[in-house]
Amino acid sequence: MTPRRFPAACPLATAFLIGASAPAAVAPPPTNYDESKVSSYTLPDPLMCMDGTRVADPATWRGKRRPEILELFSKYEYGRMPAPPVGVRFDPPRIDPAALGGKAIRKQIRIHFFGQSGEPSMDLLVYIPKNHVGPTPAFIGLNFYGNHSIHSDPGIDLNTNWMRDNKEFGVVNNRATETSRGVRSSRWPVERILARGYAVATAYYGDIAPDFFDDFKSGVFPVWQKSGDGTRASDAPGAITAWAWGLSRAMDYLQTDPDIDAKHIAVMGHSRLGKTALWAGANDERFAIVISNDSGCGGADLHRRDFGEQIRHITRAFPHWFCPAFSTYVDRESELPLDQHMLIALMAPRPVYVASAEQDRWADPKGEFLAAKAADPVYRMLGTDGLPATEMPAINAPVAGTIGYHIRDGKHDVTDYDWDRYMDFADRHWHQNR
Ligand code: GTR
Repeated sequence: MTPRRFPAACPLATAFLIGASAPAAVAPPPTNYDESKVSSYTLPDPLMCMDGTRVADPATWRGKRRPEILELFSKYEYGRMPAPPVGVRFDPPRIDPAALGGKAIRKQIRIHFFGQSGEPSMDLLVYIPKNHVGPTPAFIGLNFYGNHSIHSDPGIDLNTNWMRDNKEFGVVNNRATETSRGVRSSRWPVERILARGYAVATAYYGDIAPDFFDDFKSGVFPVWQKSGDGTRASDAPGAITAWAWGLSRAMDYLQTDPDIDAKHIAVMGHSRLGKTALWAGANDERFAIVISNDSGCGGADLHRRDFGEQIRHITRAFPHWFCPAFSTYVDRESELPLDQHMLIALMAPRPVYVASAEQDRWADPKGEFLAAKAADPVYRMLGTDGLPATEMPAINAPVAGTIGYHIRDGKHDVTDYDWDRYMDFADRHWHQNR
């Protein structure tokens, strides 16, 4: 088992440190991979209000504690979620009714976030099973290397926005090339998803905000800041908030698409985009299922468990992901009035799935399981079965109630195994409603 390390075995972090105005790389912060060195901690009780009131009924959760927790994450971790834009506009979908050798309807839709053509926009790619009957349930997730990277389908528009250089993926001078087509198809088994009766929708996260620190000068940030005085408040939104906001704009479109069953849309994300999926699901309850794949620190992993990546690593490598207040909690995790089990609880009572990978020790699989488990009392109080596991399950032995969890063998990645479990989970929760 080779743990990912900071920063050497963490190429994206390294790329960031070289490519942008980060503090000079001195000695990396220490990383603990020794279970016996994890000190004991007490998690905040998700069912105890700030004023000491115990949450014993759904109304108090809904009216008091849930908004309180959402506020805590807005204030101390991700920053405040901007309101939906007033003038969001969708270009008419460009449709191929016989894509993928006749297996799918392919739609490409440009979403103008603020209605204006000169301002940032996002290109949504949607595949719908060709022989679907009525509106189709769907999975949506952002991608790291452009829509063209998820499949070799030559009909997918090549993304022209800034992209992290990657020789292997044909990204040269921060732009995708024809060689970039399909380079990430192993993470997006489109035909497999379509064959199970689901549509799949995706957009490039860099269309919303670039994944490097440029002092919030690009993507949606300049538009959001238009009315401000240029200073960054302690709860100003970071990139994870921007990407999550973008997912909601994709949802705005999907609600208008007659081929999509917008009441059955699962949001899925891997790694930093798994953090994003959780934050999107917390803010936008239109996402009926929320799936975190290997999301780690700032995602499903507990901050208070000092194992793998911690706030001291993440806020240094990726200062643009969070709100400014978050970095004040470096090595003060126990003083945070929140922890990530409370983020998972914000999905309740909607089904939520947390997945880990055995070799992904940087993301702390055990911390991800324990967070899912610690969200269970909220799910149970709301009348669902929560996570039916007392111990962390064995490798490749998924457990699923309204909270699902698995740890699969292998490394930090998205595999067919992961997708199959997510589709099983969606089948289980949705079949009687479809
Ligand atoms: C790492 C980062 C993780 C995770 C990962 C990814 O460098 O430390 O928190 O988000 O990147 O997104 O691939």
